[in-house]
Amino acid sequence: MSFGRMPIANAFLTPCQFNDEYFYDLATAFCPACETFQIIDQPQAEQMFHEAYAFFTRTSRAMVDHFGVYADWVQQKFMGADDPFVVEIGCNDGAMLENFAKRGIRHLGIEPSANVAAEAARHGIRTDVTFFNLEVARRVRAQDGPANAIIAANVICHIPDINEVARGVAHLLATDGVFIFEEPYLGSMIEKGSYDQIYDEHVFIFSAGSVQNAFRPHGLELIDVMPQPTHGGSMRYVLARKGARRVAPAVQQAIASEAEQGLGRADTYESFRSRCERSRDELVKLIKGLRADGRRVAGYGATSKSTTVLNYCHLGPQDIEFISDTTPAKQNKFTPGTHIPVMAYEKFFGNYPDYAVLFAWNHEAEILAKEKGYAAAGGKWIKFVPEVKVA
Ligand code: DWN
Repeated sequence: MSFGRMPIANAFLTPCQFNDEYFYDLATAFCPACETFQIIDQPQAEQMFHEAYAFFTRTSRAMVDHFGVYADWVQQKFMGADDPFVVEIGCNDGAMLENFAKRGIRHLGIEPSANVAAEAARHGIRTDVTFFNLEVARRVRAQDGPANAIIAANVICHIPDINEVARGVAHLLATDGVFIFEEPYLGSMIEKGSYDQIYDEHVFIFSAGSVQNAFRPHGLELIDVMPQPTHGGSMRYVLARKGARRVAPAVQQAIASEAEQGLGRADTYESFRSRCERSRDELVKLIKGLRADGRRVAGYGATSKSTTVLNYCHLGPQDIEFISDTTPAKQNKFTPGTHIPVMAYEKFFGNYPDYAVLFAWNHEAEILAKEKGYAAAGGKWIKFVPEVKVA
């Protein structure tokens, strides 16, 4: 399935960069042998993760809280060793590791984007600005010893060479250590039709089956899975060295439920494709219709996901006047490919549009709780996951 010509999802730009934008074909494939769902053409990692990476984890209060709970659970369950050591792959601005650091736990954040790593360092996190691979794992182990827990959130699916990740983890992990990561879940994406999870950074959309198949050849066993409500439906995967820990019944249950959902069948993806096309056509019709009636339409949250939606739907500034976002690194710039202005939140608050497209739909509870005034003033939300509707 192709979503067409696509720019780098987080490459918010200034007008003088409009003519130099990089595009690639955003297309996906599914392998029935290893059950991996992935994008085919993959822009170079350095084009996405660098000193001006635009996404900061701390922009969502709910996510910061979620990572506090995640970190507490890791500590209570897996950090019983004397002087334990935790490594986070892709620590971003340190919202997760901060929970370990403030308790004096030995930690290291491996983060390739220098600007977000600097923010983590500002919060007292020890960081190494680099991409994770076997060589880095060797260096860390030689320096700090084996890791009792290697953790990640919304990161492992960003790394194209999954075998290199597995090699690095297998090298760095203590004998009874655990590798825990969570990501948007393939089953949720298929169920909700949330095609906007597909963009350059998300090389894979994992399932329990595909994670099991990817890590097994490296001696790592999937020992538990836990559904998470974040990002519209995520899955937390827990892995350990083969035979080192008991495998929870949830693993087989997830594999069985994935088979029941048809995640291994081609026709599931044919239906998904039709659903994406229908969603696109309905969203375009709705927004163009409102604009033809003279209504003002803006966007809420200049997400990575919105780059897929806007470019796939060919929606531009004539359709969406501006997108409000709280991230300073995105403000006063323009959306990748479609060149819609991204404005500070004050622009939304001070000048409510008639309709606002909820691009950050995964933060709906947090956003709607603080935007009661918008609805009270007659503003309407446009949602597109799981169905296009006005609310
Ligand atoms: O995996 C990834 C996830 C975790 O984060 C990365 N590949 C990049 C990023 O994806 P995203 O940009 O789709 O994530 P979010 O969390 O849906 O982005 C929300 C955006 O909305 C941010 O730019 C902040 C903004 N926002 C806002 O303006 N007001 C968010 C909230 C909660 C708000 O109230």
